[in-house]
Amino acid sequence: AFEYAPAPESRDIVDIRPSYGLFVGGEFTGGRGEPFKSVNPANEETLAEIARADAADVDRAVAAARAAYDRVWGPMPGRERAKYLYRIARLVQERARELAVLESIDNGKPIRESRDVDVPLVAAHFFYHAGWADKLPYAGFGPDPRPVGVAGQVIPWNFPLLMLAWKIAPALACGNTVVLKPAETTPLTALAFAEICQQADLPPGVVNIVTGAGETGRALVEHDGVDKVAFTGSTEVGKLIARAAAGTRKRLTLELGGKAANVVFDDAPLDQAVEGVVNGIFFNQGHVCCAGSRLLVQESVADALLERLKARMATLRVGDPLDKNTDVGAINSAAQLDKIRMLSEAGEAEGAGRWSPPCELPQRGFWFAPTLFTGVAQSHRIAREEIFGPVLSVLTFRTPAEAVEKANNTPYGLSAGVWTEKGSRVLWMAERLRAGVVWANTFNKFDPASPFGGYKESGFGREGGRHGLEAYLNV
Ligand code: TXE
Repeated sequence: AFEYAPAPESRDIVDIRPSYGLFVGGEFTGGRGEPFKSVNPANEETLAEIARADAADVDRAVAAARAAYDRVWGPMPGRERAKYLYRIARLVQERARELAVLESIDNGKPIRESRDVDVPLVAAHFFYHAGWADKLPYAGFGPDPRPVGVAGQVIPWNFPLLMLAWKIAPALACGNTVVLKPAETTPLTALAFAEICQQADLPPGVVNIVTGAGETGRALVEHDGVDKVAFTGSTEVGKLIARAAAGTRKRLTLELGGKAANVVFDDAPLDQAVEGVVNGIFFNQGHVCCAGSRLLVQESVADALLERLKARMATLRVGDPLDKNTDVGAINSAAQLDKIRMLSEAGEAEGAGRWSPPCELPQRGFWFAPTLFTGVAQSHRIAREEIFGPVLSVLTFRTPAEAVEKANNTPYGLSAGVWTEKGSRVLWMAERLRAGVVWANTFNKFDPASPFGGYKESGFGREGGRHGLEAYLNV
């Protein structure tokens, strides 16, 4: 079992079991598929063996969710549901250190981020949605909004526990029950969350966790008993899911890829902008759908900004995710590392200038040095495709209109950043940038009260805020 007692922040804080089952109907059970391994990306060691759900297991989980919806959770008054969500939020806080360590070991992200960003936001998300559970009749949806039913939710590996919270908290607050599939490389915190559901005495079947790869996800989102599908992941898989959902009664929200522009004007405080650019692309190794992966800098300050940016990048510490001083952790998987390498090589082949600070990478594990490309043209692959790694493509512009045109020249539209001293310019840009989120003089800021989601191929639907509730309600 897990060790709950507070302990020094180290590997010892979590006692990872050799194997984990599925969480169905309030209990851990075996899976009928071939078990798979979850690997620590920082050293390639196997962390645990994980049960794989096949179609019959998914069927069981959906049936458990349906029974819980019909008998317990759907009819329960909102104020009662709220109690469970508050309890979950508090348990996340109580187990925060353990969850942070587990997340960093399984995902590769620096402990500073899992401890200060991911896990606190997870708790905040449950607190926020607990607050909504008894106020839905007053949320402007009409006097008696109803839940949709059983939600099938598939999440990625970049923010395993936070994406789980974004999916589960609003669904439960609105009276839906859930079958969630975590990503195959990062199942451990979702399984720890299943334990939290047990600790919170959440009625069996309200939350079910099925582990497995794409096949398991597909069995879930295509299951007849699922009323609502929520997916966060690649645009490619999002399109497959949209095709499969078309012609069914299922409700669908998709949160997909991005290629955000971080736009720095010549009047921006440059040191602050450099911090924002670094945070925008190197936070979570760049495994961020809203990462500021394209730096658009005004020509007159390009040289000055790049000089400071390189100096700042040289101070980034790459290494052990559990070291509190680490800024950039491990790449989540060998497959993702291959993709980052492949696109970086394409950048060089297409003529962009590649630069990384001198940095010694660990021998074992999956690592990639913080990298920037200058002389990038809009036609280059590194300017168009989501790399999902610590790789920044730098482009320049002369006028605000050109900045808008270049920023919007992408099939994606998830987020953007603007750096300028002029408030009027912030508003002018925000009106024209085709992105679901526009940050001004900051980047990668999240709040449960603020809806998040994309334009164009970044998907549709919103998560968080009052708007996020819409996906889980019949009004
Ligand atoms: O994503 P997948 P991958 C982007 C990023 C990354 C690329 C590939 O550019 O390099 O996608 O990553 C499940 N039906 N993003 O291959 O496959 C899968 O098991 C149902 C951006 O990891 O989309 C996992 O749980 N589910 C992104 C989840 O989908 C299926 C985050 C995401 O995996 C499925 C992740 C299917 N047919 C990757 N196939 C973001 N926007 O945050 C796979 N899955």
